Amino acid sequence: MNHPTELRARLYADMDPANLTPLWESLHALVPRQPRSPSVPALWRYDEVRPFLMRAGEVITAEEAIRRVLILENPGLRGQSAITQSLYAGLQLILPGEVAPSHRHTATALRFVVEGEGAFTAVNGERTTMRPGDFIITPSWTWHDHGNESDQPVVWLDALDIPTLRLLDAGFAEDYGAAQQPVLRSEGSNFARFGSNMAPMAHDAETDPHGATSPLFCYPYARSREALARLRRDAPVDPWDGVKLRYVNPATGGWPTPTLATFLQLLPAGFEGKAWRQTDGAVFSVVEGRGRAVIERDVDGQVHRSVFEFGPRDHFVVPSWHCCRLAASEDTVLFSFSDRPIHSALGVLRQERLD
Ligand code: 1HN
Repeated sequence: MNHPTELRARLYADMDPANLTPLWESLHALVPRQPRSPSVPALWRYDEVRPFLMRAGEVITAEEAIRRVLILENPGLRGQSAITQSLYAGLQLILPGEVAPSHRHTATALRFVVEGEGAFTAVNGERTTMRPGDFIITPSWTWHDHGNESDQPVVWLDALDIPTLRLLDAGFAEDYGAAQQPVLRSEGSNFARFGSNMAPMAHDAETDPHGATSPLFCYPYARSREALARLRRDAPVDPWDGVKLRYVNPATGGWPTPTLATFLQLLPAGFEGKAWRQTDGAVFSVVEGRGRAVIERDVDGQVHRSVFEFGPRDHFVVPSWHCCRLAASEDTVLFSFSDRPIHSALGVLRQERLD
């Protein structure tokens, strides 16, 4: 038979052992008209997650686990330890008296404190006490360990750029060799140096010459929350975002880390937001209040809709190029993070504000 279909099939079969494959059979999937993320919208309700976290606390110690974390795994990406194609997220539990041993890796991490107060994380020889809503950075390749000297369990959201580093094959890691790194500076020193719109002069110059990661490693909730409260009174409320601020690297005005962008927003009670979409898939952590996220995607002319009713400590993910509308029945505060710095650096960030 010399029918083209037969000839092609024979060509494909014959060249397959030579590790050759025809582009024309996969061109449309490789170069989509628009993003068609395999990750899907998902919600993790804290009242469902918390009992599993506490059970994890009964079956393994932080020291044994190294990090006692339940991964928030996207239902469309099961088995990949990913919440979006580029990002990892998990909820970490540390019980009173426990230590999560010191190590470092090339992955950049952020923590967002969800429950409990009085654990600490140590980065670069300085500890910071973790309070609910605090946003904390662990820069790439910095020693970090956590401890809990309080009398309550402490839970925080971890976000790392692990899937991105996996894509790049750029993952390295080392153990410190002792459970905890030595404390070299008193708590608050970092904030004094970088948290007041000022920066040290030559006698105390910063170590990251590239400025890729913020020299400020803890952004306390109290400060950010106060800013939102003030803006809610004094500034226009955006029809899409409510009152939304981005966290900045105070040395550059840019994103706090090279791969992770972070945001805090307030949706006033009664807010009914308009729809938006963006190429950067975003993960939300609900700090205060109650509301609803409606997330839609058009798949071959069919609209898939997810409606998530959320409350404090719930988490949800809005994948790339899904339309999202946020509404709030009470004053609501949302923390979120995404891989926007990567999209910006590559010049492929797209955002749309829809009606
Ligand atoms: C890690 O180092 C931490 O330091 C948390 O708390 C989660 C997930 C994968 C790889 C390293 C931490 C992590 C992690």
